[in-house]
Amino acid sequence: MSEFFKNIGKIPYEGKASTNPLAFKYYNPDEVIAGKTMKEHLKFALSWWHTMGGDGTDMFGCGTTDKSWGETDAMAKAKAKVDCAFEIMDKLSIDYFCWHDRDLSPEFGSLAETNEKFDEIVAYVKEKMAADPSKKLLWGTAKCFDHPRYMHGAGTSPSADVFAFAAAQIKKALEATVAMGGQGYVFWGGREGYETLLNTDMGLELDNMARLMKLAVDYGRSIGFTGDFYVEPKPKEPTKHQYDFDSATVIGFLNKYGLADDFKLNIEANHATLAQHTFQHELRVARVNGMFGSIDANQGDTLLGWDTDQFPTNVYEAALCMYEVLKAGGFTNGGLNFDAKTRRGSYTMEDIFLSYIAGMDTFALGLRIADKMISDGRLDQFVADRYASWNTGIGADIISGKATLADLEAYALEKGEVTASLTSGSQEKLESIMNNIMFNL
Ligand code: XLS
Ligand code: CA
Ligand code: CA
Repeated sequence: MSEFFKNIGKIPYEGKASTNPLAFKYYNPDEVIAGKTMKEHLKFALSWWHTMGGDGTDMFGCGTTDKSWGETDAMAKAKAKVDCAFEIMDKLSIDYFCWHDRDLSPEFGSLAETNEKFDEIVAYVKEKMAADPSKKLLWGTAKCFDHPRYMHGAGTSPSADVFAFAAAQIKKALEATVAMGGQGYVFWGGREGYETLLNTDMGLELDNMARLMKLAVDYGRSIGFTGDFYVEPKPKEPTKHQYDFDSATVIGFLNKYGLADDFKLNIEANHATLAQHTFQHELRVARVNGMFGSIDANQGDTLLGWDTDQFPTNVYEAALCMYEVLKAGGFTNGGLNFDAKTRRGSYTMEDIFLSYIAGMDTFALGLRIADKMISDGRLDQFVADRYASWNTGIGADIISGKATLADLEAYALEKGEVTASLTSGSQEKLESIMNNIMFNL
């Protein structure tokens, strides 16, 4: 196989003084931080759809870059994508990848033919993985939102036939995930929602969405899938209202339908902001509910109300994200998938590498800062002190369940007014400590 990106070699770590754009300044894969290498902490993944397929097409214009990888035949192109993806991962020291079934190979005339061609590409990916065992599948998923048959949703379609087609697609995608040794399988419900309640049976749609997930869990476990199923929350786009609105909504759904033991969340930064939350909020909700799983690392634009899927370059956000990841005990089956695309104007092949370097260095900085936030201790100590009234006295009695409502009334009457345990929230002081930690690296 010939080298595709001949002008770009393996990206080295050169440290923060380097001005070489094709070098890492902060991501040093084998450097140990808090007991693990940066590579083990960060588990970066390449997204097949954006990197191998996204050509810059938007609602106002055609593609600006050629992602045919020098081929015209659909299967030759699918194989070239595999070759190029492995070259990109190798040169960027990225160990994981993520795909939708149709990113690997497209739909053909019938489902049987589509499956046959898909199997051929899956076998080809497996060959490449056997040749380089450092490359692993982070998660797979089925693209149940692209084809016109999914216009009203997949699991939530009013048509039982469409549900059956989605189930067939998911079955095959699960088989491919298992075949590649993947430790994650994602449900992202882009069209699982509604445009108007005038034509929608919401109760049935939610029950059916859970039915499809349960069928997937039962089948996945029966063929040896031991990893995590994920739901990826997103409040809207392409559908006006999506059922998987945000972390809290999804956790309620998973608990209601008895799916919480098999599922965790895959949290995307840009989806968090679309739901009017911070990225950290979504991660914290997942963490405190024991549902933190994986991350789609990207960022939106504060001035735009849609999913721009930009490569993450906001160090502050990355630091708060990595703080949550460290506090969750790090990734197990999950990782950091760059669900991100180069801007339409960043159309050169070199831009792919420059964008990944920017994203990886941003999260490397995020990890370094998060580790310092914890070892510095001032922020955590402040929170511990702020809640100290729960450790003794009336607070401890409430937590242990000893205090009744009448006891609390008697306590309040005797005290007359709240005094000692009410202290300043000190937000500005804490933000200033955060700046101090960030700029003292
Ligand atoms: C789209 C989603 C999608 C999922 C996988 O907004 O981010 O790409 O990550 O289906
Ligand atoms: Ca995503
Ligand atoms: Ca997105």
